[in-house]
Amino acid sequence: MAYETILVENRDAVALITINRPKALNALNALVFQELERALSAIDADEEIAAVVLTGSEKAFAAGADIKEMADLDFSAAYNTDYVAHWQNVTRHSKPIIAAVAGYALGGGCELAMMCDIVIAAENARFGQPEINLGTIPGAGGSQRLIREIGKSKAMEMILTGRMMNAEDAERANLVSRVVPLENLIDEALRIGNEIAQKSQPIVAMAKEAVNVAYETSLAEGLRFERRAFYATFATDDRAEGMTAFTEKRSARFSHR
Ligand code: DAK
Repeated sequence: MAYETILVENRDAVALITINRPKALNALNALVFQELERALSAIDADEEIAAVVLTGSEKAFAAGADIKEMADLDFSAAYNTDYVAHWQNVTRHSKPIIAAVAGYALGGGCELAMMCDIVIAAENARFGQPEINLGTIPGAGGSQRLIREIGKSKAMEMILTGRMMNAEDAERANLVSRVVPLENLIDEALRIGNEIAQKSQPIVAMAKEAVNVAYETSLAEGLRFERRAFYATFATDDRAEGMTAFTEKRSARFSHR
């Protein structure tokens, strides 16, 4: 499939998607999201691929939504077209997405990283929600997801001052799961993806769905969902194989059924 703004390649069982607008520091325009959506849908349908790594360049994961594209937008146009509402679609795909962040992840870039399932960062990563400096506020989940990731005080400080957070602070604040040297970033993200690829794909999808439900529901509803999904794993061949393999002291051979 041909794309203009992203590169897609398969590395073993992991698809590597690279946002590729280097001259604009990977600013996210409408085409990036259309292409990302097409690529993620194709990956969902590809049984050979078990996980996705989403990355940018060494200088920028993404420096935000494309300000030049947004500059002339007025309220009616933004509201009537529900401008970039489809960004959310990134969270609807079943295969785990690992964001490998180097350089700037600002505004929509930080929001895109937070839409992914796992975020790992290079030592030079900088996270921020600088919309306040543009006279606007986060529009793709920044004010909602950031508070769940790093808590109210830190989220408020980032959103109200527009100040950036470095990789070390992002790890301490739980915005990222780990920080690695820049030169190891992609290998480390692919390693996580390939580790996930050893598991049963439907069970991974159920686990991802269960964790994400915690974002959207009360604890009681979340626990109910988790229990139902747990029972559902008992309808799969892979659950039987996993437990049989354990009792036979061998590695499981999952059939993804
Ligand atoms: N948009 C468009 N172009 C950008 C850009 C952006 N966000 N960020 C950088 N660029 C372009 C620059 O204009 C420049 O292009 P030329 O002038 O060379 O043509 C090129 O990338 C290199 O940038 P700089 O020369 O500025 O590079 P520096 O190293 O000096 O500075 C920087 C790097 C990242 C600190 C700086 O570029 C910067 O402050 N960029 C803007 C960061 C920002 O404010 N990001 C937040 C954007 S607002 C929504 C969903 C999402 C959003 C809203 C609604 N809905 C679902 C409703 C999101 C909003 C945002 O993200």
